[in-house]
Amino acid sequence: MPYELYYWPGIQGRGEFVRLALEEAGANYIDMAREPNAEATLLAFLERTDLTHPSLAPPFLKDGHVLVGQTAAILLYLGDRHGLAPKDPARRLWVHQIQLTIADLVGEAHDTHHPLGGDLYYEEQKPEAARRTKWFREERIQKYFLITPESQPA
Ligand SMILES: N[C@@H](CCC(=O)N[C@@H](CS)C(=O)NCC(=O)O)C(=O)O
Repeated sequence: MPYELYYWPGIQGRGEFVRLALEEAGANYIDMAREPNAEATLLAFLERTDLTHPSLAPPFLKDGHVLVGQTAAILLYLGDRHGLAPKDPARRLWVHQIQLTIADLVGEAHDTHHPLGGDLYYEEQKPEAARRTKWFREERIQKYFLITPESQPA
């Protein structure tokens, strides 16, 4: 049975992390964002109240009866199933840690455009966005590039 990947149609967004893993694994999947009525299907899924493991937001992946949300958790699941991550638990955890750090970076990059909140358009918070972006660009983002690789001694 193919996986079903649910994400917003028309944008790459966080869905792209999952697509990359699925493609790398050569997995059989349906990209639901490319199916007819994709947005309505996604919204209907998000509104379901009968799910044992509901998701806060897309992307989420359906594998038969298994439903996984949160990009990093989906990648953890796919990494295990398709041998994309190391077998050694410490190294597998390191890969997961990197992905969680990337998730933080994605969230912070998003917030540069929506510093006052996601309920406001970027156009409604341009001065604050410029201020936040200056700090993000000049100080914050550097910290992400200082993460030391696994091969270096702790
Ligand atoms: N922590 C979640 C964030 C998911 C997320 O924010 N998804 C966005 C699209 S990329 C969304 O649709 N958000 C709607 C919402 O948070 O209500 C992840 O990494 O998957």
